[in-house]
Amino acid sequence: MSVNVFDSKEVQQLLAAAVNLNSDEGNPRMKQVCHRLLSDLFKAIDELDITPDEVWLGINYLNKLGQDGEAALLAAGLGLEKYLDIRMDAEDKEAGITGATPRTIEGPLYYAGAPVRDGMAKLDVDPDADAGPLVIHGTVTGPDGQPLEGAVVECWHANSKGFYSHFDPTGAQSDFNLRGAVRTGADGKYEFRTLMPVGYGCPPHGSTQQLLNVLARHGNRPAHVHIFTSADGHRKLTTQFNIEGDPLIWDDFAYATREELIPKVVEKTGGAALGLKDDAYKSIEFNVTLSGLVGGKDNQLVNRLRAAATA
Ligand code: MBD
Ligand code: FE
Repeated sequence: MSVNVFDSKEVQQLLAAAVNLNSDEGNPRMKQVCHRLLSDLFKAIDELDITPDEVWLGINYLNKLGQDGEAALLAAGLGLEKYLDIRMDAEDKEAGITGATPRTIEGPLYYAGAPVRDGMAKLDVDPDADAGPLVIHGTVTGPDGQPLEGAVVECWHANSKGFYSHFDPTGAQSDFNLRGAVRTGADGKYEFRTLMPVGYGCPPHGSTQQLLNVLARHGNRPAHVHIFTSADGHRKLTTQFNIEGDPLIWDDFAYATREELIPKVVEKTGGAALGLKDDAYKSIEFNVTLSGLVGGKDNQLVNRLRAAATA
């Protein structure tokens, strides 16, 4: 069957009717976007001769994806979240904004409401026999290179099983385990005392991995640490760094790796005096440079549904 009906009057009228295009009511932006996306889908069905069986396979996949709560995970895995970063990077380039720490994707596993500490926070609440101590530290500076006082650095990462608290399928972790926030003092410095993470893997029986399997792709990330940094008068930065040496660094299923986001891991001793679980520990310096507001605004602040503790 190779028919082409997309350009017919009947189909074009159907598309217009489906989004109520010829009415002044409804949300114009949503109508515009729905019309375009639906049109692109219809066109693809026509041009690729996508069969009814294939369409229903896709529809049922969407139901399963929602049931699994994995739509945001799939967005990361299909490069959609990376694509949004590429677009924001291009916007910044066009606006001549340079010099800040590069952004990289947030991912779906942030959990709002971690307590904010001054200067230093200990993130590990639960013991983890397979994870060694890690200190993450750095200085937050503005575009002029001066340290920023009162900046808030938020950090979240996985445990030695690659699981995040609140999203741990084994239910083993306390609510804010391996999550925390620090407010900088006049020196702009922050420090997190925590445990070394291991890379995340998609739930093996979830719909994201199901699709990745069909594409002959894996669903794993290298070990990484997420960082949000905000400060008055600056744009909020969403970034991560990878743990140097992880074999998946350049094979991240979510495409978050960037050359500038692979800090050195330094072996240190003296952990006992810091209250770490071993005297030998690893230390990572990750400095953050924020960009200034644009026209007095954070023009790239991303609003998305984020998990939060319910009071
Ligand atoms: C993660 O930990 C993550 O950071 C992303 C982007 C996707 C899935 C799990
Ligand atoms: Fe992550």
